[in-house]
Amino acid sequence: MVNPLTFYNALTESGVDFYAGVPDSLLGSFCSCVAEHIAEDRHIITANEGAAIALAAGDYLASARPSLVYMQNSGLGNAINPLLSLADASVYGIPMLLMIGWRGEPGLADEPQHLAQGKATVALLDAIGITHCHLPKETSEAIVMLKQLHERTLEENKPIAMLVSKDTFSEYKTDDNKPDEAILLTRERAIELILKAIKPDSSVVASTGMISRELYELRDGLKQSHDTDFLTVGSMGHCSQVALGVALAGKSKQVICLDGDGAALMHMGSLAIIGQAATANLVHVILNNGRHDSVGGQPTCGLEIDFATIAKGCGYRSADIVNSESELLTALETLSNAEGPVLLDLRIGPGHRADLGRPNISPQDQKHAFMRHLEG
Ligand SMILES: Cc1ncc(C[n+]2csc(CCOP(=O)(O)OP(=O)(O)O)c2C)c(N)n1
Repeated sequence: MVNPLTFYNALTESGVDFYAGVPDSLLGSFCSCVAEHIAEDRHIITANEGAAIALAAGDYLASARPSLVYMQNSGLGNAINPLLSLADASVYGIPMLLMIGWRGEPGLADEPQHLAQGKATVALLDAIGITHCHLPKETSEAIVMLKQLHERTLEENKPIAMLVSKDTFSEYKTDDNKPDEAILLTRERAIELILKAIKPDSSVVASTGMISRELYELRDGLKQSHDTDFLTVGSMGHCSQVALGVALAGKSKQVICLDGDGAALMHMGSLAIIGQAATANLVHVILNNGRHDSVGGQPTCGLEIDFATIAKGCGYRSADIVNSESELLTALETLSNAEGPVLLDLRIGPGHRADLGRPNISPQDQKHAFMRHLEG
């Protein structure tokens, strides 16, 4: 396997000293290694992958050195516009190295939301004219390839990509992921309290990753139906607009959106659209752990910003920060009769149960059940 530190050192030797991206579990150990070795202002975890391309372009304008931009292949969609209309050789011609975690790689088992993306990844890169290589799993071979890609991106003045398979990087131990003792409420407990408090016919639209997985398992534990839930298993950052679409259709008395802080940040403009739509039946809960918990716990700025003030500024009827179980219970008492849009910036601790399962229902079956629920 590729040793993350040796690979990082090879990047440094080549002159790469700026990193930007959105984390992916396949790249987790490499990103932890970067975070531990480089100055904080030389490694930016961006709101979305397109922003990472733009940031790398800005650094190149100032340094004339290519940066490394990392992402899961799901993020390619977010990146395509700035790749084509900013960095492409036919526009400004900005060299950079793209490191892309290849979820849903053909021939390997993966979750349904990764299969189509995994199959299309090579064709997508080909279609947008980005040369790509498959990173070898042996350290010295990976470094030879890295040096070639680095030379080539500079020669051709355009981005170049390395695709990274599962189990390419070896483990990198870091103690950066310690739980914050001051925050005791877990995401699982918070979702449980919400499920116990809301009306049984409320629709719940949940964000990608652990939020949906915990919701699914909690419904079983509470002997509640899954039919009122839509698990937005892919499409990170868009569950609040799925919830808005459901709320606007008016078939649900209350729609509860269970969002993540990383996901909410990814497309934060959606908050403005929710505020503007003024849907009285929408409750937007941001389960804010200040982390990308689902892909390894890499930090977000979620706990350093105030989603409640932002939501109020966007036109939500009410919005609060909720810091503890007792504050959540108080907020939930009034929630079922509250006029929305309401936002709760719910501060929770990081982490999840190691034995957490995955939904054992197909996305299509889930969709049909949810649509039947909306039809009443
Ligand atoms: C466009 C896109 N980029 C990246 C990912 C990989 N990814 C899946 S879940 C996740 C983290 C989500 O973080 P947050 O919304 O804060 O929820 P948490 O995992 O902390 O519950 C990431 C980065 C993805 N699925 N889609």
